[in-house]
Amino acid sequence: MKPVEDVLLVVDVQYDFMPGGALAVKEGDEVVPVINRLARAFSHVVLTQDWHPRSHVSFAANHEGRAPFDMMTMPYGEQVLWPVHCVQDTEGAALHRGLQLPHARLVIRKGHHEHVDSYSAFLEADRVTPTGLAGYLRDVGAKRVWVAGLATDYCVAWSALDARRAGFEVSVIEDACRAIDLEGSLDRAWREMRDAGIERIRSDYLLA
Ligand code: VGL
Ligand code: ZN
Repeated sequence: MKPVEDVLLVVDVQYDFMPGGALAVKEGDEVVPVINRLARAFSHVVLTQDWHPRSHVSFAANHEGRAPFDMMTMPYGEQVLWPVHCVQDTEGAALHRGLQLPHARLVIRKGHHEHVDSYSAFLEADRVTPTGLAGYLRDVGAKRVWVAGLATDYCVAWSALDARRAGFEVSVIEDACRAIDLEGSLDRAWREMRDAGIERIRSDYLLA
């Protein structure tokens, strides 16, 4: 069993990211059994939940004449316009019921500000507004963050990079993640994570 200094961060394992969901990630459901196996090895588990108001700026439907997966320039930078997904308190925003994480301590809900997206579990897309997760992890004495969930190239990568910037050791468990992969975003994400000193591992290595 890993000590409390090792935190398993389970990112956005929600129905809208499952096959058939509003923003489906290919094989997104396949992370659930892997995460359940991993979670039994961690005494400390934290989850994130993408949690948008229906009026959210990241939804193509809220911009006339725009289609999902178009790019749009926001005051805080370039933003992918997404299908409407993970609307607060809807079925699509619910955590997958197959997750067996009774010991998870904290759920960080992100993307709740109407005008700012938040892929990262740590900092919103304006890159200045904290979610509070870094403070929590420091408070409880966390040293390494082990990241799993959806999607590898968006919320997992951004969370891993921000965890590193916040001073934690970071490992991404690749077979416990699946990607959206828009125009090379997955290769780019792995490259950025490698350059940031983030470890890329597989669950069998960790559980062996
Ligand atoms: C995500 C796009 C939009 C993710 C969330 O969880 O990776 N991607 N919102
Ligand atoms: Zn989102």
